[in-house]
Amino acid sequence: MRRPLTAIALAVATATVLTTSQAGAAGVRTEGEGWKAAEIVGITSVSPVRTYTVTFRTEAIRERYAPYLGTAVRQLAAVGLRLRIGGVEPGDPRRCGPAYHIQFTEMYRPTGTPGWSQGAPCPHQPRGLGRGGLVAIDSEYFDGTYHIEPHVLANTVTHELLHALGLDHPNRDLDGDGTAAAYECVTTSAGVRPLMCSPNGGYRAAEAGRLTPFDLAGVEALLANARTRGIG
Ligand SMILES: [Ca+2]
Ligand SMILES: [Zn+2]
Repeated sequence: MRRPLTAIALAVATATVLTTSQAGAAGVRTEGEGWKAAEIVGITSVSPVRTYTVTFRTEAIRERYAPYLGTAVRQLAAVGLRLRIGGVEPGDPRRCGPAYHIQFTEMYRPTGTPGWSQGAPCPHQPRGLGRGGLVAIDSEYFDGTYHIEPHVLANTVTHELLHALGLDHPNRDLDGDGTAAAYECVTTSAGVRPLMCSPNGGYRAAEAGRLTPFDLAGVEALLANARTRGIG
């Protein structure tokens, strides 16, 4: 789930120009099997040397969401992305925070759609290098007005984190009907969709919240793009 933040969406009109120049950069990959970079908002890499820090708007939000992120942190470290869980940091959920911070907050229907959460990278960074972003989880999951299965919640929290890092939805028109529909994503032989599939994907039950091999390949590609372009 599911879309760029509103302010970020407004910037999409200018993204086309950036996309053209970035696609021309030798060796930069912006999509692959089950993953896609957030190229529409100008992000094609993540830093292989800087440390990204997840912060939370309040202590209650930290206590609620930090436990969901431990597995992702370990998986990301294993492929060379430095991400740490930080503390409480006040902020405006409509503006990007300090460099290399990913700010978590909770909002009522951040996209306007019941049950949808939102995550986005700070758009249009120099040379396409992601410098963190914003995540707003829908407060309806916790106020009793929107039922969300525990595994979907776990997957949603990680999904939004990966949006903020710079991954987009990898949905594709696999059946050739002209539309990349909801849930229309490649799957593993076991039937697992990418965590980044829209509106959600990933594992069920105990492995919920884990990145799938598709998502990890996407993060590795974003890291490789930074190295290819000599940026960090
Ligand atoms: Ca289709
Ligand atoms: Zn999404």
